[in-house]
Amino acid sequence: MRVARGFLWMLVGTASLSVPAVANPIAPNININANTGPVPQSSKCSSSLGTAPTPSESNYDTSAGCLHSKTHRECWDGKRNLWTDYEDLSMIPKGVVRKYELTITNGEIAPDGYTVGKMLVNGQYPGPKIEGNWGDTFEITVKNRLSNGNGTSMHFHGIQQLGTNRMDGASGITQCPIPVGKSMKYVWRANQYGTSWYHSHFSLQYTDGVVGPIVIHGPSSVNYDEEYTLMLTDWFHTSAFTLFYNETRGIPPLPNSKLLNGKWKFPCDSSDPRCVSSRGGFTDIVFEKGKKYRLRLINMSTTYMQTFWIDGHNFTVAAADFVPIEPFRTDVINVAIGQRYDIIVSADANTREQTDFWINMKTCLIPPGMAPVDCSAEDARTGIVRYNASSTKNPPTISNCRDQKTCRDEPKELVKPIIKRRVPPPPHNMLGDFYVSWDSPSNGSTASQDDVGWRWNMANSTFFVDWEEPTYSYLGLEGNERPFPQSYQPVYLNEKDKWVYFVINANFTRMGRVPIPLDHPIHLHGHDFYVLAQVTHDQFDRATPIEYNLDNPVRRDTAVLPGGGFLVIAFETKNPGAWLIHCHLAFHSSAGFALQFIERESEIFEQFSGKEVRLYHEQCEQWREDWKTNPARTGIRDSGA
Ligand SMILES: *[C@@H]1O[C@H](CO)[C@@H](O)[C@H](O)[C@H]1NC(C)=O
Ligand SMILES: *[C@@H]1O[C@H](CO)[C@@H](O)[C@H](O)[C@H]1NC(C)=O
Ligand SMILES: *[C@@H]1O[C@H](CO)[C@@H](O)[C@H](O)[C@H]1NC(C)=O
Ligand SMILES: *[C@@H]1O[C@H](CO)[C@@H](O)[C@H](O)[C@H]1NC(C)=O
Ligand SMILES: *[C@@H]1O[C@H](CO)[C@@H](O)[C@H](O)[C@H]1NC(C)=O
Ligand SMILES: *[C@@H]1O[C@H](CO)[C@@H](O)[C@H](O)[C@H]1NC(C)=O
Ligand SMILES: *[C@@H]1O[C@H](CO)[C@@H](O)[C@H](O)[C@H]1NC(C)=O
Ligand SMILES: *[C@@H]1O[C@H](CO)[C@@H](O)[C@H](O)[C@H]1NC(C)=O
Ligand SMILES: [Cu+2]
Repeated sequence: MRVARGFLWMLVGTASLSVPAVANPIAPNININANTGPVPQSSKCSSSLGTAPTPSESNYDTSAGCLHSKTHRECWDGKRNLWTDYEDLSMIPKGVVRKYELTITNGEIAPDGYTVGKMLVNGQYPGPKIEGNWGDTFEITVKNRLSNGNGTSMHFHGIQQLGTNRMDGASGITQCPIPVGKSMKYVWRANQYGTSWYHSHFSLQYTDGVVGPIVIHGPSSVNYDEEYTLMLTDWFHTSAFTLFYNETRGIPPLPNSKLLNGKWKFPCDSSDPRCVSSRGGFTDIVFEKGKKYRLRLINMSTTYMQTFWIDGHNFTVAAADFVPIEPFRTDVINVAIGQRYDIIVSADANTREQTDFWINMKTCLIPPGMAPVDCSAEDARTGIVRYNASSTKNPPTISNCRDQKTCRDEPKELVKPIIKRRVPPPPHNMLGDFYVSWDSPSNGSTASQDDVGWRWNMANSTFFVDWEEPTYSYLGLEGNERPFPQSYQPVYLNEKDKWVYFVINANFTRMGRVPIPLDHPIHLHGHDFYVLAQVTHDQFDRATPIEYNLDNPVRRDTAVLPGGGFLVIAFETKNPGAWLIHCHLAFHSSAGFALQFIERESEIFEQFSGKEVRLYHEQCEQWREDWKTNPARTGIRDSGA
C-alpha cells in the first residue's frame, strides 16, 4: 500500500561550510560518565555563524569570537551560535564521546508514597540524566535485566538521528527488541541541543517507568545563570499492561496520581499496606534572589495535557522541543505529552510575606476532550520553589486554579523559531490524508490480531508490527525484500530533499460515525516537522484551500491534533530511514495509532556497516527463539510501537 507520494519543490541547498575543531566551551555540571576524546569528523570550511538576528533583539552578540557565557548564551564557541544551522552535520561542533549504561530491571517503588511494581533504569525512577554538549556523540548501552520476560528498546525522543536511523530504538521497525539478558549499544550524534527524554519503545514500558531526561547544552535565545530539569508526568498505581485491557474495551484508563521529578504526596489511605506516606514528598528547587533560572520542562505523561505555572512568578519561553524560539513572556504554559519547553524564570518574586512558592501542575481536559477539569477537584500543588534553602514549610496556597486557556498548543503567533524557514505552499492535490478513528476492527479497519477489542486507526487502518519481523527485515536486511503486511502501514517517500505534506484528519464520517473529539499529541521520529495548520472543530476540505502558516511556522517533533479537527504538517525528505509517526498517548499508540514513513529506501542500508547487519540479525534470532515460549505471545497484544 503506497498511500502517499512524496512531493516536491526544490530544496534550497545550504552551503556547506567547514570549521576547525575547537574545545568545548562548557562542561555540563553533573554525572558525565565518560569523556573519551574527540569524535573523528571531517570538516571543510571556515565559519558556521548564521544570519544575524532581527534588530529588535539588539542585545545579541553575533560576532565571530563570541563565547558562550551567562550573559551571552546566544554564543557558543566563537565559530557557531544560535543562528548556526544545526541540521547540517558539517556545521555543528566536533564534540566528544559520552558513554552511558542503562540497565532495565523490575522493582518496587513509592515515588508518591504509594508502593507499586514498576520497571526501573539503573535501579531508579526516573532514570539517570543523559547529558552532554552540542555535537557530542553518545554511546548508550542498554541492558535488559527484566524478570518479567519483556523485551526492551530505547528511543531518544526528538533526536533526529541524521544518518543513524538504526539507532532510533523503535521495536518492530529498526530492531527486534533486546531479549532478556542481552544488551544493545546505541550510538548517535547530538546535532541539536536543548531538552528531551529517552524512553522505552517496547509496548507500554515507558508508562511503567522506563524513562529519563536528556540535556544537550548549546546556545540559548535567553540568558540565565543556573538550571533545573523538571519532569512532569501522570502516574498509575496499576501496571499499564493491565490497564491496556480496558483501553481495548473502550474504557480509557485514568491516572491515579502525578509526579514532578519522580515525587509527589499521594493522599492514600494509611490502612492500605501499600501506603507509605513518609516516602512521598514535594520536589524542592532553590532560587537565589536576582538570579535567572532555566527550567527544562519535559512532559513524560501517558494520558493528559498538563498546565504548568509557578505562584508569584512569570517566565520567558526560550525553546519548544529542540527548537530555540524568539522569547515570549507568559505566566502559564500547556505542555502536551512528549513536548518540552525551556523557560527562564527570574528569581524576583516578592519575598516579604513568603519565601516559598508552589510549582503547580494540573490536568487540562478530561477525556473525551470536552469537559474542562473541575478546578477545585485536582490539587495543583506539585513542587516548591524556595528562596530560603533551609525552609521546610509548605507555602501558603495562592492559586489552585489558573486560566488554562484552551488546553491546546501555545498559539502559533508566539512560537517563532530563531532559525527561520519558509515552507513552499502545499499543492492541494498532493496531501496524504491520514484519517484517525477509533473503531472496532470489523468496522472498516483492519484487525491486526485475532483478539477482539477496539483499535485506533491512522490512514483507515490500525497499525501492528511483529517484533520478530521488523520493518528492516521486510526491506531485505536479512535476505530478500518482501511485501509488507497491510498493518505495517508503510508510506514511501522516495524522492530526495523534497517537501512532503500530510493532513492528519480527525473530522469525517465513516459508517455513520464520527471520531471521538479527543486531542492527540502527534510525534514524528527522525524530523522536526512544520505545523502548517492546526484546526479545532472543523473539517478539512480539499476543495476550499485554507490559509496555511508558511512563513517560519512552528517547527517541532510533537504537536497536538485538535479534537474534531485536523493537523497539516510538512517536512523535507532529508533523513533516509524507517520513521514512525504516532500518537504519544501511550495507550493510543499501543492500540494502533501509528504508521511509518519509508524515507529514501535505497539509501537506508547504505548507512550500515557489516558488523551492524550481523548484530541486527543476531538480536532478532535470539528474540525469535525466546519469543516462542513467551506467555505474552497469546492474548491481547499491542501494536508493537
Ligand atoms: C511485559 O510485562 C508485563 C508485566 O510487567 C506483562 O503483563 C506483559 O504481558 C509483558 N509483555 C510482553 C510482551 O512480554
Ligand atoms: C477496568 O474497567 C472496569 C469497568 O469500568 C473497572 O471496574 C476496572 O477497575 C478497570 N480496571 C482497571 C485496572 O482500571
Ligand atoms: C503533558 O501532556 C499531557 C497530554 O497532552 C497533558 O494532558 C498534560 O497537561 C501535560 N503536562 C504538563 C505539565 O504540561
Ligand atoms: C506577570 O505578568 C502579568 C501580566 O503582564 C502581571 O500583571 C503580573 O504582575 C506579573 N507577575 C509577576 C509576579 O511579575
Ligand atoms: C530560613 O528558614 C529557616 C528555617 O525555617 C529559618 O530559621 C530562617 O529564619 C529563614 N531565613 C530567612 C532569611 O527567612
Ligand atoms: C459497526 O458499525 C455499526 C454501524 O455504526 C454498528 O451498529 C455496529 O455495532 C458496529 N460493530 C461493532 C462490532 O462495533
Ligand atoms: C479513508 O476513509 C475516508 C473516510 O471513509 C475515505 O474518504 C478515504 O478515501 C479513505 N482513505 C484511504 C486512503 O483509504
Ligand atoms: C467537524 O467539522 C464541522 C464543520 O465542518 C463542525 O461543525 C463540527 O463541529 C466538527 N466536529 C467536531 C466533533 O468538532
Ligand atoms: Cu491519541
